[in-house]
Amino acid sequence: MSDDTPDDSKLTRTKQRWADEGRFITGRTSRPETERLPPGQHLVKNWPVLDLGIEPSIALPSWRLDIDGAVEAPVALNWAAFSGLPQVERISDIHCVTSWSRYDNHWTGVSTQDLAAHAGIRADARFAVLTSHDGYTTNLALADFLSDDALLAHSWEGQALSGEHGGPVRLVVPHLYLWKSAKWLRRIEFTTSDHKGFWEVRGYHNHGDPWLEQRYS
Ligand SMILES: Nc1nc2c(c(=O)[nH]1)N[C@H]1C(S)=C(S)[C@@H](COP(=O)(O)O)O[C@H]1N2
Ligand SMILES: [Mo]
Repeated sequence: MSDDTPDDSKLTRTKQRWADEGRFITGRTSRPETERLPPGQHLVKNWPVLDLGIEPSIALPSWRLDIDGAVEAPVALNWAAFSGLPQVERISDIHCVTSWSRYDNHWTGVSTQDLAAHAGIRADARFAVLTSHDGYTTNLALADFLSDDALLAHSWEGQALSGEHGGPVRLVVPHLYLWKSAKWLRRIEFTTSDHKGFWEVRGYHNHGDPWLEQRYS
Protein backbone atom coordinates (compact mmCIF):
# COMPACT_ATOMS: atom_id res chain seq x y z
CA MET A 1 0.00 0.00 0.00
CA SER A 2 1.35 3.43 -0.85
CA ASP A 3 2.36 5.82 1.94
CA ASP A 4 -0.25 8.39 0.99
CA THR A 5 -3.20 6.03 1.37
CA PRO A 6 -5.12 7.29 4.41
CA ASP A 7 -5.63 3.85 5.91
CA ASP A 8 -5.99 5.33 9.41
CA SER A 9 -8.56 7.99 8.43
CA LYS A 10 -11.73 8.31 10.52
CA LEU A 11 -13.90 6.90 7.72
CA THR A 12 -11.60 3.92 7.24
CA ARG A 13 -11.61 3.20 10.98
CA THR A 14 -15.42 3.53 11.12
CA LYS A 15 -15.93 1.18 8.17
CA GLN A 16 -13.50 -1.30 9.69
CA ARG A 17 -15.53 -1.19 12.91
CA TRP A 18 -18.74 -1.83 10.90
CA ALA A 19 -17.10 -4.95 9.48
CA ASP A 20 -16.23 -6.11 13.02
CA GLU A 21 -19.80 -5.42 14.23
CA GLY A 22 -21.58 -6.81 11.16
CA ARG A 23 -23.35 -3.46 10.68
CA PHE A 24 -26.42 -3.42 8.32
CA ILE A 25 -26.62 -7.25 8.20
CA THR A 26 -30.26 -8.43 7.99
CA GLY A 27 -29.52 -12.13 7.53
CA ARG A 28 -31.87 -12.26 4.53
CA THR A 29 -31.01 -13.24 1.00
CA SER A 30 -33.03 -12.46 -2.09
CA ARG A 31 -32.84 -12.80 -5.83
CA PRO A 32 -32.67 -9.99 -8.37
CA GLU A 33 -35.41 -11.71 -10.42
CA THR A 34 -37.97 -11.26 -7.65
CA GLU A 35 -36.78 -8.18 -5.72
CA ARG A 36 -35.02 -5.15 -7.09
CA LEU A 37 -33.64 -3.83 -3.78
CA PRO A 38 -31.12 -6.21 -2.12
CA PRO A 39 -31.60 -7.04 1.60
CA GLY A 40 -30.68 -4.28 4.04
CA GLN A 41 -30.44 -1.61 1.32
CA HIS A 42 -32.43 1.62 0.96
CA LEU A 43 -33.02 3.59 -2.20
CA VAL A 44 -31.44 7.01 -2.79
CA LYS A 45 -32.11 9.46 -5.62
CA ASN A 46 -28.88 11.44 -5.33
CA TRP A 47 -25.49 9.78 -5.85
CA PRO A 48 -23.37 9.78 -2.67
CA VAL A 49 -19.57 10.08 -2.91
CA LEU A 50 -17.53 7.47 -1.02
CA ASP A 51 -13.78 7.05 -1.17
CA LEU A 52 -10.59 7.34 0.87
CA GLY A 53 -10.77 11.13 0.75
CA ILE A 54 -8.19 11.82 -1.95
CA GLU A 55 -9.60 12.97 -5.29
CA PRO A 56 -6.82 12.62 -7.85
CA SER A 57 -7.11 14.97 -10.78
CA ILE A 58 -5.98 13.32 -14.03
CA ALA A 59 -5.80 15.32 -17.23
CA LEU A 60 -6.76 13.34 -20.33
CA PRO A 61 -3.42 13.90 -22.16
CA SER A 62 -1.56 12.23 -19.29
CA TRP A 63 -4.17 9.53 -18.59
CA ARG A 64 -2.81 5.97 -18.89
CA LEU A 65 -4.27 2.54 -18.20
CA ASP A 66 -1.84 -0.37 -17.79
CA ILE A 67 -3.10 -3.89 -18.42
CA ASP A 68 -0.58 -6.51 -17.42
CA GLY A 69 0.06 -9.75 -15.53
CA ALA A 70 -1.42 -12.89 -17.11
CA VAL A 71 -1.80 -11.34 -20.57
CA GLU A 72 -0.15 -12.23 -23.85
CA ALA A 73 1.64 -8.88 -23.91
CA PRO A 74 1.25 -5.94 -21.48
CA VAL A 75 -0.76 -3.05 -22.87
CA ALA A 76 -0.55 0.63 -21.94
CA LEU A 77 -3.55 2.54 -23.25
CA ASN A 78 -3.57 6.29 -23.61
CA TRP A 79 -6.79 8.26 -24.00
CA ALA A 80 -6.86 8.01 -27.80
CA ALA A 81 -6.34 4.24 -27.72
CA PHE A 82 -8.97 3.76 -25.02
CA SER A 83 -11.49 5.95 -26.88
CA GLY A 84 -10.81 3.92 -30.02
CA LEU A 85 -12.04 0.69 -28.44
CA PRO A 86 -15.70 -0.29 -29.06
CA GLN A 87 -18.05 1.86 -26.98
CA VAL A 88 -21.03 0.33 -25.18
CA GLU A 89 -23.92 1.69 -23.12
CA ARG A 90 -25.27 0.02 -20.01
CA ILE A 91 -28.03 0.85 -17.54
CA SER A 92 -27.57 -0.62 -14.08
CA ASP A 93 -28.51 -0.35 -10.41
CA ILE A 94 -25.64 0.20 -7.96
CA HIS A 95 -25.45 -1.01 -4.36
CA CYS A 96 -23.06 0.37 -1.73
CA VAL A 97 -22.24 -1.72 1.33
CA THR A 98 -23.00 1.31 3.54
CA SER A 99 -26.64 0.47 2.61
CA TRP A 100 -27.65 2.86 -0.19
CA SER A 101 -28.69 1.73 -3.66
CA ARG A 102 -29.33 3.83 -6.74
CA TYR A 103 -31.37 2.64 -9.72
CA ASP A 104 -31.02 3.12 -13.49
CA ASN A 105 -27.53 4.57 -13.85
CA HIS A 106 -26.74 5.10 -17.51
CA TRP A 107 -23.08 4.45 -18.35
CA THR A 108 -20.96 4.72 -21.48
CA GLY A 109 -17.55 3.13 -21.83
CA VAL A 110 -15.62 0.02 -22.81
CA SER A 111 -16.93 -3.38 -21.78
CA THR A 112 -14.52 -5.41 -19.68
CA GLN A 113 -14.92 -8.26 -22.19
CA ASP A 114 -13.75 -6.07 -25.07
CA LEU A 115 -10.89 -4.76 -22.95
CA ALA A 116 -9.78 -8.28 -22.00
CA ALA A 117 -9.98 -9.38 -25.63
CA HIS A 118 -7.87 -6.39 -26.63
CA ALA A 119 -5.20 -7.28 -24.05
CA GLY A 120 -5.34 -11.02 -24.81
CA ILE A 121 -5.71 -12.53 -21.36
CA ARG A 122 -4.00 -15.88 -20.90
CA ALA A 123 -5.91 -19.09 -20.23
CA ASP A 124 -4.44 -19.34 -16.71
CA ALA A 125 -5.74 -15.89 -15.63
CA ARG A 126 -8.24 -16.27 -12.74
CA PHE A 127 -8.47 -12.86 -11.04
CA ALA A 128 -8.35 -9.16 -11.81
CA VAL A 129 -6.54 -6.87 -9.37
CA LEU A 130 -7.31 -3.17 -9.81
CA THR A 131 -5.13 -0.27 -8.73
CA SER A 132 -6.28 3.34 -8.69
CA HIS A 133 -4.60 6.73 -8.66
CA ASP A 134 -5.45 7.27 -4.98
CA GLY A 135 -3.64 4.06 -3.98
CA TYR A 136 -6.92 2.11 -3.65
CA THR A 137 -6.93 -1.54 -4.69
CA THR A 138 -9.64 -4.17 -5.06
CA ASN A 139 -9.79 -7.71 -6.41
CA LEU A 140 -12.37 -9.64 -8.42
CA ALA A 141 -12.65 -13.17 -9.75
CA LEU A 142 -12.22 -13.06 -13.52
CA ALA A 143 -15.81 -14.22 -14.15
CA ASP A 144 -17.13 -11.29 -12.11
CA PHE A 145 -14.83 -8.81 -13.83
CA LEU A 146 -15.96 -10.13 -17.24
CA SER A 147 -19.71 -10.15 -16.49
CA ASP A 148 -21.92 -8.88 -19.32
CA ASP A 149 -22.89 -5.66 -17.55
CA ALA A 150 -19.37 -4.72 -16.36
CA LEU A 151 -17.62 -1.83 -18.06
CA LEU A 152 -14.89 0.78 -17.75
CA ALA A 153 -17.13 3.83 -17.67
CA HIS A 154 -16.09 7.31 -18.78
CA SER A 155 -19.60 8.79 -18.88
CA TRP A 156 -22.68 8.79 -16.67
CA GLU A 157 -26.07 10.05 -17.88
CA GLY A 158 -24.44 11.25 -21.10
CA GLN A 159 -21.86 13.48 -19.36
CA ALA A 160 -18.18 12.86 -18.67
CA LEU A 161 -17.88 11.06 -15.35
CA SER A 162 -17.11 13.66 -12.68
CA GLY A 163 -13.84 13.63 -10.75
CA GLU A 164 -15.57 12.83 -7.47
CA HIS A 165 -17.16 9.72 -8.98
CA GLY A 166 -13.92 8.40 -10.46
CA GLY A 167 -13.41 10.18 -13.77
CA PRO A 168 -11.80 9.99 -16.24
CA VAL A 169 -12.44 6.23 -16.01
CA ARG A 170 -13.82 3.93 -13.33
CA LEU A 171 -14.84 0.32 -13.26
CA VAL A 172 -18.56 -0.49 -12.88
CA VAL A 173 -19.42 -4.04 -11.83
CA PRO A 174 -23.06 -3.59 -10.81
CA HIS A 175 -23.80 -7.12 -9.58
CA LEU A 176 -21.32 -6.68 -6.69
CA TYR A 177 -21.17 -4.09 -3.88
CA LEU A 178 -19.77 -0.85 -5.21
CA TRP A 179 -16.42 -1.04 -3.41
CA LYS A 180 -15.40 -3.50 -6.16
CA SER A 181 -15.94 -0.74 -8.74
CA ALA A 182 -12.61 1.07 -8.57
CA LYS A 183 -12.67 4.80 -9.31
CA TRP A 184 -9.74 6.60 -11.06
CA LEU A 185 -8.55 3.36 -12.58
CA ARG A 186 -4.78 3.21 -13.24
CA ARG A 187 -3.91 -0.46 -13.67
CA ILE A 188 -5.58 -3.83 -14.24
CA GLU A 189 -3.42 -6.80 -13.39
CA PHE A 190 -4.68 -10.27 -14.31
CA THR A 191 -3.37 -12.86 -11.88
CA THR A 192 -3.39 -16.61 -11.38
CA SER A 193 -3.81 -16.32 -7.59
CA ASP A 194 -6.03 -14.01 -5.55
CA HIS A 195 -4.67 -10.83 -3.89
CA LYS A 196 -7.02 -9.07 -1.48
CA GLY A 197 -7.53 -5.34 -1.92
CA PHE A 198 -7.93 -2.36 0.43
CA TRP A 199 -11.32 -3.26 1.94
CA GLU A 200 -10.94 -7.01 1.51
CA VAL A 201 -8.00 -7.03 3.96
CA ARG A 202 -10.04 -4.87 6.38
CA GLY A 203 -12.87 -7.33 6.98
CA TYR A 204 -14.97 -6.82 3.85
CA HIS A 205 -16.14 -9.85 1.90
CA ASN A 206 -13.89 -11.17 -0.84
CA HIS A 207 -16.79 -11.63 -3.28
CA GLY A 208 -19.36 -9.00 -2.21
CA ASP A 209 -22.68 -10.20 -3.67
CA PRO A 210 -25.43 -7.81 -2.42
CA TRP A 211 -28.19 -10.42 -2.97
CA LEU A 212 -26.43 -12.79 -0.57
CA GLU A 213 -25.53 -9.90 1.77
CA GLN A 214 -21.83 -10.68 1.46
CA ARG A 215 -20.88 -7.49 3.27
CA TYR A 216 -18.15 -8.79 5.56
CA SER A 217 -15.88 -11.81 5.67
N1 LIG B 1 -10.11 4.52 -6.32
C1 LIG B 1 -11.09 4.30 -5.46
N2 LIG B 1 -12.17 3.62 -5.87
C2 LIG B 1 -13.17 3.38 -5.01
C3 LIG B 1 -13.10 3.79 -3.67
C4 LIG B 1 -11.94 4.51 -3.26
O1 LIG B 1 -11.79 4.92 -2.10
N3 LIG B 1 -10.97 4.74 -4.19
N4 LIG B 1 -14.14 3.52 -2.82
C5 LIG B 1 -15.05 2.43 -3.19
C6 LIG B 1 -16.24 2.46 -2.39
S1 LIG B 1 -16.09 1.90 -0.80
C7 LIG B 1 -17.45 2.84 -2.91
S2 LIG B 1 -18.87 2.68 -2.03
C8 LIG B 1 -17.56 3.40 -4.27
C9 LIG B 1 -18.25 4.75 -4.23
O2 LIG B 1 -18.36 5.30 -5.52
P1 LIG B 1 -19.03 6.74 -5.64
O3 LIG B 1 -18.24 7.69 -4.78
O4 LIG B 1 -18.97 7.09 -7.07
O5 LIG B 1 -20.43 6.60 -5.13
O6 LIG B 1 -16.29 3.56 -4.88
C10 LIG B 1 -15.42 2.49 -4.67
N5 LIG B 1 -14.25 2.70 -5.48
MO1 LIG C 1 -18.23 1.63 0.04
